[in-house]
Amino acid sequence: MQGHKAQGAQGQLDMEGALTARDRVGIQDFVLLDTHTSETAFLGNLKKRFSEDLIYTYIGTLLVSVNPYKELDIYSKKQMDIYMGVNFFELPPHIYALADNAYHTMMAEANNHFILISGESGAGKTEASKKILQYYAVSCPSTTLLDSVRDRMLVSNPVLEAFGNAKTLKNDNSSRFGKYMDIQFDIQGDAVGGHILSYLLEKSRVVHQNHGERNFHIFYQLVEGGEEDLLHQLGLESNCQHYSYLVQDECANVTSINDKNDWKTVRNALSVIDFDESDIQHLFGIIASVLHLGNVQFEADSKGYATLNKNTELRWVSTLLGINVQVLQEGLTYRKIEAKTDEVLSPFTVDHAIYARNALAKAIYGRTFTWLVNKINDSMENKEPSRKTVIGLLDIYGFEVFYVNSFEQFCINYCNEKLQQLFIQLTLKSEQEEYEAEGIGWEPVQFFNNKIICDLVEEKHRGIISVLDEECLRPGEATDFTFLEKLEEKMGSHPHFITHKLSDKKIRKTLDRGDFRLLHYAGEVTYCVVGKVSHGLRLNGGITLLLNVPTCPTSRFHCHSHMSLLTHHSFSHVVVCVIPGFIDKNNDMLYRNIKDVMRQSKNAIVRECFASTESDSRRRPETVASQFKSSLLGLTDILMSKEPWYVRCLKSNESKQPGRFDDVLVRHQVKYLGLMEHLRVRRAGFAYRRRYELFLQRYKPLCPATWPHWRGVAAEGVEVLVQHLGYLPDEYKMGRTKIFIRHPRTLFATEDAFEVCKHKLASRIQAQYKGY
Ligand code: AOV
Ligand code: MG
Repeated sequence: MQGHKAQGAQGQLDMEGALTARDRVGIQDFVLLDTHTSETAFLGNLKKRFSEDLIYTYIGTLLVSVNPYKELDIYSKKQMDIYMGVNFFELPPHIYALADNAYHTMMAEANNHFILISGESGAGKTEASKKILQYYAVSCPSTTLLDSVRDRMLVSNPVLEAFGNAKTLKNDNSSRFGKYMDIQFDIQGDAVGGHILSYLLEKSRVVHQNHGERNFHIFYQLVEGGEEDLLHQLGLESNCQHYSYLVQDECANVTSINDKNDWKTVRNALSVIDFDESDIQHLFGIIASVLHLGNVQFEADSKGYATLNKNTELRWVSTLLGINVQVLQEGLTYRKIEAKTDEVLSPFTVDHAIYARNALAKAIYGRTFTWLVNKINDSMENKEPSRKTVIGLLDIYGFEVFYVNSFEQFCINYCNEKLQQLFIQLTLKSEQEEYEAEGIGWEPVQFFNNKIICDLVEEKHRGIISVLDEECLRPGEATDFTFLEKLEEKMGSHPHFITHKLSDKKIRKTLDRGDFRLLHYAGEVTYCVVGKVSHGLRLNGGITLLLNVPTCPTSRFHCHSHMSLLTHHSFSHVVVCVIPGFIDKNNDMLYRNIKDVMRQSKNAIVRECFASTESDSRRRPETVASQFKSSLLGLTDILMSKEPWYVRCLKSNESKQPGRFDDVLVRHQVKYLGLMEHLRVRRAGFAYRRRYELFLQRYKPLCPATWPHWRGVAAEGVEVLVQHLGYLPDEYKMGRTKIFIRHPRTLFATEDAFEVCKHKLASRIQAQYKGY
């Protein structure tokens, strides 16, 4: 009643506000877009708002965000205060409103929530997740003790970004790992702790970057920003050009990135997160050792086996990691093979030594990253065993398509398929199924279900990952090419799978023999399956001519034929880099003897990272793709057990420019993200539903007939209650087990009325309502 009047007034205000401001700023909730539910009207509204710097728009409670590529003055403490505790639709759409709504729902219902932030690479997911975290850190109740936990949560971001983000062609600060962070709240609503789960770091970047991209930020930060003494201690030059892992594409300096300043931030953050000085020294030692390792070069001896041409760099690695230099050298140039009674040392060729060196650099970095996440988790741990609820934030690498796409893009895009599938499950599919189950009259909304692509990738025994794993079980026989042949055999007729062999003449022109193409929900991606060795031919004038030779260094399809072809020429020949293919990347092999070497390290972090018993185990370790698949299944379970909120981020243009709204690009994203379908379901459907018993239990004080006890059936009690509250027939529907409420504002009005009523109730009655 009182609440309902308030709702009515607000509804009117919304309508009037919308009508007068519409021409200028568009509609702030697509659900209110009158009769125009076409894609064109949708885009027109987004564009209009974007041109006014209004980057946020709702579809019901889902937030659409368009990347402005410029700083907007909407994230101040003042703005946070404005959104705090205010009902969702009373203020212009904002990421803070969504964060606040999730928080208050969590507090009211005492259950767990998560915010799924999705969109393609560069769309603004990481920025959105940071804004949400900042909102919780700043706006939740506080005590001095909790301040330190909160500080750690906040500064964990720059540290993880330094180690896990890098410049790609799509984004100057692209997340190269997936991150799920639980923010834990106690019963008073204080943010008391945090926990991060990280997903598959793109380790290959440590040793190789595509044209126009960089290695992980931390390397440049250390080299550019590190203090003179520190660099001296680590044997580093303060010049990125000196390190082959950093300048493969001469892209060390990026105008949008200030490595020197970022270094200071990270350095300071490490102290806040409770790292002691020895941890910090060891951590920097590791970063530096990877850079030195990248400069270790091999040359062929008279028998064609790898030797080190100078070992200054190796000495630095040995010093920084506290490992005997001879032992290290042997580990990089020989492989220990166990014969029946003995162990035999098998020497590497130059290619193979480079492969082993890179594998070591990736392993050291990858394991250190995991160590870092664990360490951050320790420092954010909530030490109080009190009752907690959580809001999970999911910020994962977005869908990406490059000129050359490899195993990493395959994993990243598979992950995005899974998240899209989850979104479909939770919104389009289960929503419609629920209406049916509850007997609510419903006109089904059609949508593209990407389950078919998820199955193609992950199905047991039949999916691409299974075929890849099977091939990985045939060392010495399987190659990237045999993997591709198997795929062609098994997937041949699948509508979302294409290869050179299986396609028609026109498509064939766009594919190489070592490629397969997947028709993803977000577009086509061609994956290059085969590894490559880039050979340089140094001509007389010092010019280097690059040749990419398909190869698979650990398999029988070695590039010896090409090597001999090259050595017949009078040019001096240098191997520039070895890029593994799908089989090698999926195996991610590190020879046992080099692992044993690492376990002798005097660097405490390295020793800890390699200390596991795995090198003793005879069991074959799980492949990278299988591990990733299991971790995504685990993530889906985590998310499915919580209440969802969605932020869908859209990229405004490909050139990262402020003020540019590329219609074609945005339209494409609106399409594949299923926003129109979501809108249709929202418009025709109900924003809120609740089981009769729970609804009645919470709101029964609002009606004399239901308060303090309703003796009849819960559904009838709810009917009496909502009649009393003055709900109009169009505003709600009674299902078999639940009440369905069309607009959130109806519920907000009821909630407001409940708040007023609660304060009037005696404290003993209030206690009864704790947790509802
Ligand atoms: P992503 O997380 O979605 O890409 P980011 O959140 O890193 O994308 O955003 C990319 C860049 O866009 C940022 O570095 C900012 O320059 C700009 N940007 C994004 N959101 C905003 C905003 N709200 N206000 C101002 N600038 C913004 V990836 O991690 O590559 O999938 O993998
Ligand atoms: Mg990101």
